[in-house]
Amino acid sequence: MKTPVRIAVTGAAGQINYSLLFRIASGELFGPKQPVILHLLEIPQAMDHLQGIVMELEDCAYPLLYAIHPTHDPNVAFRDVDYAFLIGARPRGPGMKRADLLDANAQIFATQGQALNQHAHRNVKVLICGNPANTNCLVAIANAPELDSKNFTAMTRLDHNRAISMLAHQCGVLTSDIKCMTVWGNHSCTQYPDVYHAKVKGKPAIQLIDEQWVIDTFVPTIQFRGAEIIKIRGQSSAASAANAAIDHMQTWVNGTAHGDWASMAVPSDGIYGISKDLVFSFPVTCKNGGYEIVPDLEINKISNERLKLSEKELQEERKQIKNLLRNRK
Ligand code: NAX
Repeated sequence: MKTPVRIAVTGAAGQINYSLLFRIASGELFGPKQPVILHLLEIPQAMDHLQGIVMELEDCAYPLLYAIHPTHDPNVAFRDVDYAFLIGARPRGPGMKRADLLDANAQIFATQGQALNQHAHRNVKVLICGNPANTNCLVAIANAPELDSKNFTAMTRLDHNRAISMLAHQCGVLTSDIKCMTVWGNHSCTQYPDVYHAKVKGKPAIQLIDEQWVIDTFVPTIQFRGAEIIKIRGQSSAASAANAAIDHMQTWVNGTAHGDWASMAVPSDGIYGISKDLVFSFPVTCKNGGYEIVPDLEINKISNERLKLSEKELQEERKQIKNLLRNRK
């Protein structure tokens, strides 16, 4: 057995974690030889509920689950952690404006960024899922000046997986036959699922599907899939979000397959003309625990307009929370 890794998970009593925690503890994330220690963060009001989840985790008798540390203190939750899944966030309450929601969540991620900065392992890998994920990630980075900004990523893997699944269905192939899917931009309705570089059994997807279907059906279906699930299920995506979080972290740690890539929201370095001060979803390849944005893809006019729209939305989000970005240039 290897030395256990410490994994912090926030929003531990929420619905995504009712799937995610059990999958991590069972060994699905890092395999059957990697013991884990879970650091579970919740708000004080949810600690009783969290205790019930801790009891259920114990009742699974997972051989790889060496210890569980539930807490409402970020300074305890992030101590010495190797991985952090920042899932918990404030949901939109009645009468709450989008700006209020942005502000409330930015405060949470500023505090958590500071605690990670102080207490986490220097190579910690942080996945931000709580919405607005891209901008929360930007805030966390700004508040963790002693950690490399490349330690922080936000999740667009659920959108990526949705796009793969829909394209595979349309082409009558398996999801494993689809490569090089990309979701660009913000994890919001301005995200842009791009099939122009995708391949189906090695062939350019765009040669196999009708471009009008892409524009009229594919793009809006993926953009509004989350809202559609809420309408039908009465609750937002949970098991599929947990699945995407596992996929995202596994890809980051184990690497992307040769000839393929994944979508991750990461700090922009100005590539594809996207401003440097944003966390934007790009196609990335992963290797040796790091990632690189895929360079030199040709971006057509249709795609470029969509990228700019999502960039504009992120710039507006950034403007609203700029007071929390002061700790890093
Ligand atoms: P829930 O409302 O079920 O759970 C959120 C949990 O976070 C609650 O238990 C709450 O007490 C806790 N929490 C709130 N503030 C906290 C803080 N400061 N520290 C620690 N815990 C805190 O939401 P759930 O369905 O689990 O979704 C969690 C977040 O993921 C939401 O923001 C949601 O919008 C976002 N999502 C993001 C996705 C993505 O692809 N990036 C997809 C799924 C999901 O919609």
